[in-house]
Amino acid sequence: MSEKDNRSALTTLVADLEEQQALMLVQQRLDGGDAPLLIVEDCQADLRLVGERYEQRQYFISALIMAGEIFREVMELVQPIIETKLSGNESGQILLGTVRGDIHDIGKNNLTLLLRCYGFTVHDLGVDVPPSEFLAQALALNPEIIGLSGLLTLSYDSMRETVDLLRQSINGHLLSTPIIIGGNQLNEQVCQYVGADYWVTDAMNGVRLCQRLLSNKETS
Ligand code: B12
Repeated sequence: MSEKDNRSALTTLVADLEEQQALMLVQQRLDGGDAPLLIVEDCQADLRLVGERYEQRQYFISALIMAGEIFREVMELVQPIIETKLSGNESGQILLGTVRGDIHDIGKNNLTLLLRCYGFTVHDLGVDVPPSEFLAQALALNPEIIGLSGLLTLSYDSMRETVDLLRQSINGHLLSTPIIIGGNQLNEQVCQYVGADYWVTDAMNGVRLCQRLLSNKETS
């Protein structure tokens, strides 16, 4: 099978929730030397398709759960290879979590993996994190960057509340840590509504942004 066929075959298999065949193809592609990040990218496209089918009522919630599970299993196969291939020596600390009311964590976990591969220290607060917890951890850890993840439209209000709280003056001091929001439905308008400094829709751009922010800090 050509590389293009392999990529579209994986998209079809995951979107059709063919767990075993999808995992076999991932293993085959890894054995054939395919770039693990390309495989992750293909699976992300698949999850988007699953989401569309759910929206069109072709799929129910069980399909979202199944798709999430397949993606987790794919990550188990590719993660060790990504970890050996990437290495970096950044020293920045990033505080990260999925905002209150939202339990989607596949994207956040991907970002955590990549950031760690590039040498960042990530404090992952998990999912459904209330604004007060972000603030408490930001004050305790003093990270260089704060990342808020959220996939639901409802999450924009949680993000906004979190940013508002983080930006409140504490004992006369303002927390000026850059805040990045991430999730595949975000755009500039949402970022302005939320009051965050940056928005990102994929993990690799998130890593590049963190690298840029830290290098600016060093030179300023
Ligand atoms: C899998 C899935 C689930 C799983 C999640 C499992 C898990 N452990 O995460 C389960 C079954 C739990 C689930 C539940 C629900 N889901 Co859901 N889900 C999905 C689905 C299919 C895939 C999401 C995903 O993992 N994508 C792959 C990852 C890799 O992409 P990502 O999350 O965007 O992350 C990337 C970037 O955005 C970025 N990133 C992410 N976070 C951050 C943070 C920072 C700081 C940075 C820099 C970057 C970054 O990096 C990642 C890698 O590149 C999407 C469809 C879609 N189009 O997204 C629907 C989707 C998000 N879900 C949806 C809905 C409606 C729900 C439910 C409300 C369904 C229900 N009726 O109960 C519940 C909500 C539960 C809750 N309170 O959170 C809707 C949201 C619609 C909306 N606009 O609000 C979607 C869009 C489906 C749809 N089209 O209708 N879901």
